[in-house]
Amino acid sequence: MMSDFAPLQNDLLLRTVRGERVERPPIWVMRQAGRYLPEYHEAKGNHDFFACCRSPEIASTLTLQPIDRYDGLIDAAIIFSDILVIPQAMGMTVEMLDGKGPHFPNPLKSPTDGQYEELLSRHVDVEKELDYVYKAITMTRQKLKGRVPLFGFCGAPWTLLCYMVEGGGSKMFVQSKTWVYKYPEESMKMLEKISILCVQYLALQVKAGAQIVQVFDSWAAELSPSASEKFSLPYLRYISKYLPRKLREMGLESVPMAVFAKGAWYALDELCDSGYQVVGLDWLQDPAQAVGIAKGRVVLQGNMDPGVLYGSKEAITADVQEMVRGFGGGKQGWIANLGHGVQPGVKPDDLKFFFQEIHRLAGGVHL
Ligand code: 1CP
Repeated sequence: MMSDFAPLQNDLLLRTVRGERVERPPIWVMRQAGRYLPEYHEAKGNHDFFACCRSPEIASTLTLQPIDRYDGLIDAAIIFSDILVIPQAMGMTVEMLDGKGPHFPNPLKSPTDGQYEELLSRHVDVEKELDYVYKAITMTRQKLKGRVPLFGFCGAPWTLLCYMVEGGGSKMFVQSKTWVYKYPEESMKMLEKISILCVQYLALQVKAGAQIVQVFDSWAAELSPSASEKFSLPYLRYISKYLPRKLREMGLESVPMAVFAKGAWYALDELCDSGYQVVGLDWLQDPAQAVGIAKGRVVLQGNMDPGVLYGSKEAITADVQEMVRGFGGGKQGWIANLGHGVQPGVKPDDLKFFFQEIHRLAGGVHL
């Protein structure tokens, strides 16, 4: 039960999300558990990636690794899992190829290939199919002992549809474009189905112990502003509208919601009115301009180019300084983060330096 968890000791991120003035900006980074950490490779060993996600013991260990390594420097954990567990729950096979990323041996080809109707009509028991995620969340909350809040997450419907039709990552998005421009109605039906599953999935993550949730629309930049109004934004809004209702139905309190629509700088104004309390930015967006557009409607999150971490300490300091200034000093309305996930090959100590510089330059304790 949620009430059995230890009380939260570091509520900086949740206070910031509520719009309060804070002593310094809260910090975490996307993909903070993962391949750049030697302890990740050690704990993962020869286990398959999805086997790690399915083991609450391993997933919770991996989630805590950055919290332990950067103890006192970061203010949130994010459950170790992947956005592609939803297509898996829907019945699709997804493998993780070492060094290559996700692979669907049998992607969705066309609305007439049989799989489409099957996926649309099949009842998905999100509670049973993704039981291992909820168990991992509950175990992680127990292991965290209230040190920092825990994020749950899911992929946005548009991004998940891209993976389901492309069969993996993509550069040209040929299949995704074929679907939305040749079969718009059928695409929308699938997006709706995915949205419903996302709401159920996030609600069950909250029930298991997630204290805030984030929706990742990693491929938002593939859509034009008008296409985004058809194929991405309506489904992001659906999730933010129905998750609180679903939680109420389940007798649970609402949690804050964050959306990260990578590359959707053109839609920032709409995203600020899309029902999320936090809007994540990538590094293509100028912080001061984003603050000007948001006008206090949401808390902004981001946004240093993760690639700066390959650079010199001077480069990191300069970018942090610029970012802190752009977000108005960091005492209100900002969660410090990178503009996308931390990349393999980044030295863990360089990421530590990034965290320390935010503490130093945005008003925290001098470390
Ligand atoms: O620390 C964390 O952030 C925890 C876990 C996490 C999250 C939030 C992982 C672990 N994946 C994700 C989300 C995710 N997965 C996204 C959204 C965020 C983003 O845009 O980066 C996406 C697009 C995926 C899909 C995915 N899974 C990719 C991208 C491939 C592509 O198309 O470019 C990859 C490489 C994965 C595998 C994966 N997921 C997570 C890890 C640690 C790994 C690497 C696995 C390994 O090789 O060991």
